[in-house]
Amino acid sequence: MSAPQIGIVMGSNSDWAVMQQAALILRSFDVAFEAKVVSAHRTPDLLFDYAASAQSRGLRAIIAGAGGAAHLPGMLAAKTIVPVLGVPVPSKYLKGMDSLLSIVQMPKGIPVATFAIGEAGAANAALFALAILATEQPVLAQKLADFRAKQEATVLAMDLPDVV
Ligand code: RP5
Repeated sequence: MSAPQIGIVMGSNSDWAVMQQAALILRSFDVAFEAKVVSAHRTPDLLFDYAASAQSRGLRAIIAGAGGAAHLPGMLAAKTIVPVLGVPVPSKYLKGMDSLLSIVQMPKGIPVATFAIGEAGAANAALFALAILATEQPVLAQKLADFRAKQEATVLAMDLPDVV
Protein backbone atom coordinates (compact mmCIF):
# COMPACT_ATOMS: atom_id res chain seq x y z
CA MET A 1 0.00 0.00 0.00
CA SER A 2 1.57 3.32 -1.04
CA ALA A 3 1.69 6.35 1.25
CA PRO A 4 -1.38 8.57 1.06
CA GLN A 5 -1.08 11.57 -1.25
CA ILE A 6 -4.40 13.10 -0.24
CA GLY A 7 -5.93 13.49 3.20
CA ILE A 8 -9.69 13.51 3.68
CA VAL A 9 -10.74 14.81 7.08
CA MET A 10 -14.12 15.68 8.53
CA GLY A 11 -15.49 17.01 11.78
CA SER A 12 -17.64 13.98 12.59
CA ASN A 13 -18.43 10.53 11.29
CA SER A 14 -21.86 11.98 10.48
CA ASP A 15 -20.10 13.83 7.62
CA TRP A 16 -18.95 10.59 6.01
CA ALA A 17 -22.02 10.10 3.82
CA VAL A 18 -21.05 13.32 2.04
CA MET A 19 -17.29 13.05 2.30
CA GLN A 20 -17.10 9.51 0.99
CA GLN A 21 -17.96 10.96 -2.42
CA ALA A 22 -14.42 12.34 -2.39
CA ALA A 23 -13.04 8.96 -1.36
CA LEU A 24 -14.93 7.20 -4.17
CA ILE A 25 -13.42 9.53 -6.77
CA LEU A 26 -9.87 9.10 -5.46
CA ARG A 27 -10.29 5.34 -5.32
CA SER A 28 -11.56 5.25 -8.90
CA PHE A 29 -8.35 7.02 -9.98
CA ASP A 30 -6.17 4.65 -7.92
CA VAL A 31 -4.77 7.48 -5.85
CA ALA A 32 -3.75 6.62 -2.29
CA PHE A 33 -5.61 8.60 0.37
CA GLU A 34 -6.42 8.49 4.05
CA ALA A 35 -9.74 9.35 5.67
CA LYS A 36 -10.05 10.45 9.28
CA VAL A 37 -12.33 12.26 11.73
CA VAL A 38 -10.62 15.40 13.04
CA SER A 39 -12.79 17.91 14.90
CA ALA A 40 -11.60 21.50 15.19
CA HIS A 41 -13.42 22.16 18.44
CA ARG A 42 -13.58 18.66 19.96
CA THR A 43 -10.07 17.43 19.11
CA PRO A 44 -8.04 20.63 18.66
CA ASP A 45 -4.73 18.98 19.54
CA LEU A 46 -5.30 16.28 16.92
CA LEU A 47 -6.15 19.00 14.40
CA PHE A 48 -2.86 20.79 15.08
CA ASP A 49 -0.84 17.57 14.88
CA TYR A 50 -2.55 16.53 11.65
CA ALA A 51 -1.92 19.86 9.95
CA ALA A 52 1.61 20.27 11.29
CA SER A 53 2.70 16.83 10.02
CA ALA A 54 0.79 16.87 6.71
CA GLN A 55 3.62 18.13 4.52
CA SER A 56 6.32 15.90 6.00
CA ARG A 57 4.03 12.87 5.66
CA GLY A 58 3.75 13.56 1.92
CA LEU A 59 0.19 14.82 1.68
CA ARG A 60 -0.25 17.00 -1.43
CA ALA A 61 -3.73 18.27 -0.55
CA ILE A 62 -6.18 18.02 2.32
CA ILE A 63 -9.90 17.77 1.62
CA ALA A 64 -11.66 18.98 4.75
CA GLY A 65 -15.41 18.76 5.28
CA ALA A 66 -17.37 20.17 8.17
CA GLY A 67 -20.84 21.42 9.00
CA GLY A 68 -22.23 24.33 10.99
CA ALA A 69 -19.59 26.73 12.30
CA ALA A 70 -17.17 24.91 10.05
CA HIS A 71 -13.75 26.07 11.16
CA LEU A 72 -11.91 22.81 10.40
CA PRO A 73 -10.66 23.78 6.91
CA GLY A 74 -9.54 27.24 8.00
CA MET A 75 -7.74 26.00 11.10
CA LEU A 76 -5.96 23.31 9.09
CA ALA A 77 -4.90 25.92 6.55
CA ALA A 78 -3.56 28.06 9.40
CA LYS A 79 -1.11 25.31 10.34
CA THR A 80 0.08 23.99 6.96
CA ILE A 81 0.96 25.21 3.48
CA VAL A 82 -0.47 22.01 1.98
CA PRO A 83 -3.50 23.17 -0.07
CA VAL A 84 -6.75 22.81 1.89
CA LEU A 85 -9.93 22.15 -0.08
CA GLY A 86 -13.00 22.93 2.02
CA VAL A 87 -16.29 21.09 1.63
CA PRO A 88 -19.35 22.60 3.33
CA VAL A 89 -21.38 19.73 4.78
CA PRO A 90 -25.18 20.25 4.90
CA SER A 91 -26.36 21.12 8.40
CA LYS A 92 -29.69 20.36 10.04
CA TYR A 93 -31.17 23.83 10.43
CA LEU A 94 -29.38 26.06 7.93
CA LYS A 95 -28.88 23.38 5.26
CA GLY A 96 -25.18 24.05 4.90
CA MET A 97 -25.36 27.78 4.24
CA ASP A 98 -23.67 28.22 7.63
CA SER A 99 -20.97 25.72 6.63
CA LEU A 100 -20.45 27.41 3.26
CA LEU A 101 -20.08 30.90 4.67
CA SER A 102 -17.83 29.70 7.49
CA ILE A 103 -15.47 28.06 5.02
CA VAL A 104 -15.53 30.52 2.14
CA GLN A 105 -15.10 33.74 4.12
CA MET A 106 -11.48 33.22 5.12
CA PRO A 107 -9.75 36.48 5.95
CA LYS A 108 -6.94 37.56 3.62
CA GLY A 109 -3.70 35.65 4.04
CA ILE A 110 -4.79 32.07 4.74
CA PRO A 111 -6.61 30.60 1.73
CA VAL A 112 -9.07 27.73 1.67
CA ALA A 113 -10.38 26.60 -1.71
CA THR A 114 -14.13 26.25 -1.13
CA PHE A 115 -16.42 23.89 -2.98
CA ALA A 116 -20.19 23.42 -3.32
CA ILE A 117 -22.33 22.32 -0.39
CA GLY A 118 -22.66 18.57 -0.12
CA GLU A 119 -21.86 15.64 -2.36
CA ALA A 120 -21.03 17.64 -5.49
CA GLY A 121 -18.56 19.66 -3.45
CA ALA A 122 -16.92 16.56 -2.02
CA ALA A 123 -16.59 14.95 -5.45
CA ASN A 124 -15.29 18.16 -7.04
CA ALA A 125 -12.78 18.66 -4.23
CA ALA A 126 -11.38 15.22 -5.06
CA LEU A 127 -11.25 16.06 -8.76
CA PHE A 128 -9.47 19.31 -7.89
CA ALA A 129 -6.97 17.43 -5.73
CA LEU A 130 -6.35 15.09 -8.66
CA ALA A 131 -5.77 18.11 -10.89
CA ILE A 132 -3.12 19.33 -8.44
CA LEU A 133 -1.39 15.95 -8.54
CA ALA A 134 -1.76 15.80 -12.33
CA THR A 135 0.48 18.85 -12.77
CA GLU A 136 3.37 16.51 -11.95
CA GLN A 137 1.94 13.08 -12.82
CA PRO A 138 1.28 12.65 -16.57
CA VAL A 139 -0.51 9.31 -16.09
CA LEU A 140 -3.01 11.02 -13.82
CA ALA A 141 -3.38 13.91 -16.27
CA GLN A 142 -4.36 11.40 -18.96
CA LYS A 143 -6.85 9.73 -16.63
CA LEU A 144 -8.46 13.11 -15.91
CA ALA A 145 -8.68 13.84 -19.64
CA ASP A 146 -10.33 10.43 -20.14
CA PHE A 147 -12.79 11.19 -17.32
CA ARG A 148 -13.77 14.47 -19.02
CA ALA A 149 -14.11 12.76 -22.40
CA LYS A 150 -16.42 10.14 -20.90
CA GLN A 151 -18.64 12.82 -19.37
CA GLU A 152 -18.74 14.64 -22.69
CA ALA A 153 -19.78 11.50 -24.55
CA THR A 154 -22.52 10.85 -21.99
CA VAL A 155 -24.02 14.31 -22.49
CA LEU A 156 -23.70 14.20 -26.27
CA ALA A 157 -25.64 10.91 -26.27
CA MET A 158 -28.52 12.33 -24.22
CA ASP A 159 -31.96 12.22 -25.82
CA LEU A 160 -35.03 14.13 -24.76
CA PRO A 161 -38.48 12.52 -24.73
CA ASP A 162 -41.11 13.66 -27.19
CA VAL A 163 -43.38 16.48 -26.11
CA VAL A 164 -46.66 15.03 -24.83
C1 RP5 B 1 -19.48 19.46 12.86
O1 RP5 B 1 -20.70 19.35 13.48
C2 RP5 B 1 -19.32 18.24 12.01
O2 RP5 B 1 -18.52 18.54 10.89
C3 RP5 B 1 -20.72 17.87 11.63
O3 RP5 B 1 -21.06 18.34 10.34
C4 RP5 B 1 -21.57 18.60 12.67
C5 RP5 B 1 -22.40 17.66 13.52
O4 RP5 B 1 -21.56 16.74 14.17
P1 RP5 B 1 -22.18 15.53 14.99
O5 RP5 B 1 -23.06 16.14 16.04
O6 RP5 B 1 -22.98 14.71 14.00
O7 RP5 B 1 -21.01 14.76 15.54
O8 RP5 B 1 -18.44 19.55 13.78
